[in-house]
Amino acid sequence: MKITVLAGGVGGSRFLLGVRSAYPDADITAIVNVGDDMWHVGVRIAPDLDTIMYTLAGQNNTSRGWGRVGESERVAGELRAYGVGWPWFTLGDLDLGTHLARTHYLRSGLPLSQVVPLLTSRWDLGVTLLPSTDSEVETHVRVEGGSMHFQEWWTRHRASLPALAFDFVGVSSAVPAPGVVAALAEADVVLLAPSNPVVSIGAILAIPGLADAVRATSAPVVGVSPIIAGAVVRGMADACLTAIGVSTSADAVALHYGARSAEGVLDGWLVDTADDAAVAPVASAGITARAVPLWLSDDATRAQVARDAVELALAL
Ligand code: FO1
Repeated sequence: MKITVLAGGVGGSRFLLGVRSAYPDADITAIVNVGDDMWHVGVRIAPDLDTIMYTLAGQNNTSRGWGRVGESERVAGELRAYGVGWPWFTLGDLDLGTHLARTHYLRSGLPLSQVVPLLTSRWDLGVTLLPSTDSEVETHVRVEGGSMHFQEWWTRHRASLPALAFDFVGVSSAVPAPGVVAALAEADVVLLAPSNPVVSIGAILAIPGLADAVRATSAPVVGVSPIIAGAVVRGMADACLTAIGVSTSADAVALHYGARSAEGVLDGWLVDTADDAAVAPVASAGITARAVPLWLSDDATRAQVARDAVELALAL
């Protein structure tokens, strides 16, 4: 079975652990957000690709939620001493190895979609990672008085500055990365991970041609709510949803993605049992919803959520 997953960073990586665990023989492809990426102190940072790679490789720092396990910060200390880079944005020593390797390949002329397998092949991830696009499309956040890269809004301000809008800078000239449209067209099941609907899933769907490819696939498309009982499971999705006028609820996010029968992308939607009241309004929008436990707390629950999503898809 071919499963294609649209995913951002932390929520996406935990969900992918579940998909891999539940379907070890499946051909799993993750289409990963690149909107958080940026050039920083001379290297290319790709947070969502790296978080997913480290997590599937078992190398992720589970307490911090990003970066490498067993990390050290000697180089970061030197950068701070020189006043180079952002003091609020820590680049670990091991993590820098990834950024330097990626930058080396990019500078040699390879597109990101060819760089990713050169990094992930070091481990047996069991999942093929594809960037949504090879173009440098970066998410910038408009706040009172100016605009900043998403990374500054998140890591420096913890999303505390009210976001007026999100801009996917350069998106109009971007195209899906090689393999992305095929991964959607040839899938048996397409899943939207419980990632940030605005700056992760939204940034992926904003790539010209990508949402159309989701709408065109013969595979059923099922999303997993990143909101449980009116609260984000992690990260800053509530601040992002508010900025685009979508309320922080399991049904509002489904309606935001829209039913595929109404120019949206969803056929099915998983909500937590705490949100079973969302099933009816989502169904009336043309999306088949199911209420199941959604907390991705351990291997068993992650695998169960993945099974619930695939089984809903196959039942559609
Ligand atoms: N997140 C933080 O909250 N503080 C950091 O200093 C930080 C550094 C960092 C370095 C590399 C990287 O790939 C990710 C990093 N992150 C950091 C996490 C990052 O902001 C998030 O993973 C996503 O961009 C938002 O989901």
